[in-house]
This record gives sequence, structure tokens and C-alpha cells, in this order.
Amino acid sequence: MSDRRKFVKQTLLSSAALLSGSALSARSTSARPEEVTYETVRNKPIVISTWDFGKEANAGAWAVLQQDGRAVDAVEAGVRIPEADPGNQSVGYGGRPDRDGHVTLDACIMDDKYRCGSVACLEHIKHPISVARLVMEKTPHVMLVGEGALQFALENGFKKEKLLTAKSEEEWKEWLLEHKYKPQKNIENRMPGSKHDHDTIGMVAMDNHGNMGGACTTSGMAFKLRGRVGDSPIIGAGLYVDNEVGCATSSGVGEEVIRIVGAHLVVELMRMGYHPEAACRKAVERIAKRNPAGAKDLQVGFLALNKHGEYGAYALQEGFSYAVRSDKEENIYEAKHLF
Ligand code: SD4
Repeated sequence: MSDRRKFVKQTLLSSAALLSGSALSARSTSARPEEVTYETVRNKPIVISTWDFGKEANAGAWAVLQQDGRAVDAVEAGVRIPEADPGNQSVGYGGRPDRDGHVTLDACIMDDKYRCGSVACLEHIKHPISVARLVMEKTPHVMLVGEGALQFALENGFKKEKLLTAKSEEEWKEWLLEHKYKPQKNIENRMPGSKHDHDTIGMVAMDNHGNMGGACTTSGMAFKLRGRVGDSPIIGAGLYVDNEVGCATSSGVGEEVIRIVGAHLVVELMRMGYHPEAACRKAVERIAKRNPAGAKDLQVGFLALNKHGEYGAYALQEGFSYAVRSDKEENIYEAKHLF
């Protein structure tokens, strides 16, 4: 079967699933637009991002997209919103620290021409995504880390700030008492009041001109080892954009995502003809196959958008939500899950 025919088949299968009500459940009242075939979907501009708070972030991106702005500008503007929000304890300002009490941030950005920039283990800077953007635009490199990333940020006019808030400091001190400095890989899921929640923001968009862009930003796993870097700033793992095919991003336990080079895998599956949701499911299944027992206790979710404005997500566990904004809708959806 040709790739294109396979794609249409996947899409029709998803449509059937949608009709039977099993594909997605919208949390808001408006319905998801009807799925149509690969050839006919023209859903642009559009922005999608991880978790419920993606809705506010999408609004920031939407303001850019509506003004005929570029997808890469939209995603940068969008993810800056949770980066500045102290209430989001997994991104930017207010992020939970590592086990030594340092807030260290990871972020990356990618445009429609395979240009990308990334920072990892960056301290004291509230908007790592904008530093990543500058790495992309002002340097011959893709990734800067630690002290060097901070030096680069300061040289380019970013302000040094204290990112550790009282709430995150308090949680860290409680954690130290209980866990005696032993890092755990899925700690966010065990925070009081959380089920399977992580809070990293991954955002992908397509602008009015049909060009794509993506951004991903996080403070990483809570109380991690000093120097630990997750999937979020790694091009191909936490984010990938191929303007010919589509884009994908992830949230959850980064080590699992890095092992399968998750976002790139999802994009390549879309290239082979898989619908975004089916591509995300395949990636999740690969994680589960490697470590079936361990995966039951972890959360990883993927989110993807193809060149024709179709989107989808899939997660290991229940609870992975994502927000969509286009001319047709402003919704939050619950992703289907494996376990
Ligand atoms: C990481 N993927 O650093 C990130 C964590 C995450 O919400 O998604 N947290 O592994």
C-alpha cells in the first residue's frame, strides 16, 4: 500500500474511532472538528500544546498567528507565558529545584527550516526559550549548557533573577526530609494533589503560510541530580519540526523519551503515513515494550501536528491533556492512553 493511501486509511480509521466516541473526549463544550482526509484538511493557523495550562499559552501564540505572524514567533511568545508563571512548578520561574536547591532550566525551539536552538541546565534566567532562540539565531551552534548558556544570556541582555519561589523551596525541603537526597524519576506524579501530572510545556504550531514551528521548555524532573538534563531541550527527543511533514513534542519522564528519540520518531511515523494520534501511540508503545513493568508506573505523553492541520496525542497513563487553538476551536482534550 502506498504511503499516501496508508495515511488516508489511518485517517479514516481515526474518523471511525471518533464517530464511535472513543478517540478523544473534549473537556469543553465545543466539538472537535470532523476529521477529513490528508488531501483536504486545511486547518491553519493552528497551535497545540501540552496540558490544561496550554490554553493560556496558546492564547499568547494565537495573538501572533492571527496577525499573520510566523509559527516560530508564535510558539516562543506562547511558552513564555508559563515560563513567567510562578504557579507552574515545572517551567521557568517557580520551577522545582534539583536536589541541591538550584532551579535549572531546559528549553529548545525549532523553525520551519530545520534551524534550532537549545539551552540546558540554565540557571537564573526566567525565559530560557528566548535564550534558545538567540542560540539559534546568533550562534553557529545548536545547544549551550550550564555556565556557558548563562554567560551567553547575560551577554545578550537577559537579567539574572532568583527563580526559586517560597513554595518550591518548601516542597524541596520537605522532599529532602522524606527522601534523604535520593532522586526519583517520576516525582511530579507523587506530589500532593497530583495524579499523573507533569507540567512541561511543549507547543507546536502552523502559521497562515503553512509553515511550522515548535518550542519546549521545562525545569525538568523535580529534585533531580545536579546537572541532569531531560528530553525537553534535546532536538529530536522533546521536540522536532519537519516543515514537510509535521511536528511533535513530549512531556513526562524525559529519560524514556530520549531512549527512543521520541519526537523525531513521531514525525518519521507521520512521514510514513500515520495520523498524528497513531504516530504518538506507536511511540508510546515502544516505550512500554522496552520496559513493560516499569512503564506502568511512569507518565510520558506525545503530541503531534501534521502539515495538513490534523493533530493527535497519546500517553502511557490517563491524565495527559492538551490544548488546541485554531479558527475552528479552542479546546482542551484528554489524550487516549495505553494503561
Ligand atoms: C523532563 N520531560 O525533564 C521533562 C519533564 C516533564 O513535566 O515533562 N515534566 O524529563
